[in-house]
Amino acid sequence: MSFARGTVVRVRPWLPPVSVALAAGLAAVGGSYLSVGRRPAFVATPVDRFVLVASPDALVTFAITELGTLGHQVAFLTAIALTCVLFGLAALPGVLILWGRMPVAAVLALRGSASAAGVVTGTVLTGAVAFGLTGSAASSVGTGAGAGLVLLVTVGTARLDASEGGTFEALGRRRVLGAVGSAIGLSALGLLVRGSGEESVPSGLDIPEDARPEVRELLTRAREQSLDVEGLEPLVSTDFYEVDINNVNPDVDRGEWTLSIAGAVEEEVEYDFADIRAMDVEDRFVTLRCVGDQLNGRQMDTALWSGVPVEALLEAANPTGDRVVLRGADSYYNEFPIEALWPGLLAYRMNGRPLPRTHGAPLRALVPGHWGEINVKWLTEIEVRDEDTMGYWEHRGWHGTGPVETVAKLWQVNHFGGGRIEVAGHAYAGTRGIDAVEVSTDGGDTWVEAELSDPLPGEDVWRQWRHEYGAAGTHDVIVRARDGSGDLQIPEENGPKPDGATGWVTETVGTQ
Ligand SMILES: Nc1nc2c(c(=O)[nH]1)N[C@H]1C(S)=C(S)[C@@H](COP(=O)(O)O)O[C@H]1N2
Ligand SMILES: [Mo]
Repeated sequence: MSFARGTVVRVRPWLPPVSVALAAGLAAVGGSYLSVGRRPAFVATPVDRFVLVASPDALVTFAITELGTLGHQVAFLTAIALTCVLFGLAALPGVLILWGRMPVAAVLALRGSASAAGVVTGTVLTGAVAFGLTGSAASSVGTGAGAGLVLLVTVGTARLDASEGGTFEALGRRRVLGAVGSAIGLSALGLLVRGSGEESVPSGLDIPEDARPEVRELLTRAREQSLDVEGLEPLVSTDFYEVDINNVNPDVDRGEWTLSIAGAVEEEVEYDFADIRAMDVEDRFVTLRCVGDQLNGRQMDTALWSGVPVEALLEAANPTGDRVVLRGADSYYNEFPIEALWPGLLAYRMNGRPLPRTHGAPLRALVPGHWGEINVKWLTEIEVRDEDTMGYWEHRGWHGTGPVETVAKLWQVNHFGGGRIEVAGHAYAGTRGIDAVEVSTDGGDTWVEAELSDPLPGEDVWRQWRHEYGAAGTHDVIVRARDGSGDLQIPEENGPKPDGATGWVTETVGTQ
């Protein structure tokens, strides 16, 4: 198919330059990604933060708690699209110079060509905006180079056009194709080199070579104590859930990181990573569960964490207030009674490896028996207070700073043939511990106790349960846990918001 040359241009003369500017915007973002990856220095990160702050709370809550990973992806892609437009605008003056639409071209062209002036203007402006947004030289260079590349390609294709007798003004099509093609190519290269930026977290079954003997022993024990149920997650999770407010996690440099304890304290104290490493290390199995977890959801996991008890640090500060606010490097914060924090652990290793970025490197809080949200990641500050205040999620209508509800999950159903069925899952009640899991396979008329995994050492860790039975026909299986104080899991059914899901998990099981 061939159009009469210039037709498109005459109808919409702004289209080619605007398309080239947008392509330059995309290449700017792609160039930044290629140079720094999915990190705070990536140009879309500050835009993403802005989108998070500017979005209605209800939307943020829905995206994070209901959509989870998908919500993060949609939000991040939105931020990336906005960033492309932003850098398209930054590149526009350069593009207009190329199109001879900027009077400045005439001035600059005195000393060189309009082409050079346009390319340089676009490169410098996009690079400068990137530096203003991120403060990162590497990211700005990548950004400017990306936009500059597109403008160079535009100049190149324009020369081709010109050699065939067209003029820059009149012809646009080939230039737009060249610009868009090179922008897509550069972005694809960025993705290829940097990947999607999602960090893979090593499974708890994969014991690192250099693990300390204590860690090796505990992880081995967890593996051996895990019930032998096909398809059931072991006692140390192989795929630990992630919930946080970020699309791009903080990337904290251990060497520059500090933790301060301030506010209502007798002595303000500050620690750097070397200080923390010099203290005695403690290894603990700890289970975390998000208050936003559905009744039979998967936002509940266990790891072996290594770090220092908070007690030693709090003692040094000598707090006078009875509340604390924990703050992370991502502007997340949470507030709760200091009582809950005293028995906590500040962890810098997970399953025998350095704490991954996704789970709060270099250091996170682990607060026994409480909902996940107060286990602040990328921890930088503990502020002691005299009066209470609200945390990030409390401002958004959640009440997730207290102790967890008791829950028994039904995560696995195995059919053995001959009508034999195995149901299994995990049960967790925070520091109350799990004493029993009861199963009904007749819709609640009769109950039997399930087999439980031997308890792992630790005050705040889940157990697995399993039950095998024979059945003919479809039936309802209900499970409920009894905690260490003898209390039965609450039967009333409530959704996660505002203070955690309650009810008994019920699954309809067919025969096979
Ligand atoms: N700094 C910071 N810490 C945070 C969060 C966050 O968004 N930022 N999310 C909290 C929530 S809601 C939960 S459930 C846990 C999840 O920890 P994980 O991602 O390691 O599973 O971290 C908590 N700590
Ligand atoms: Mo959470």
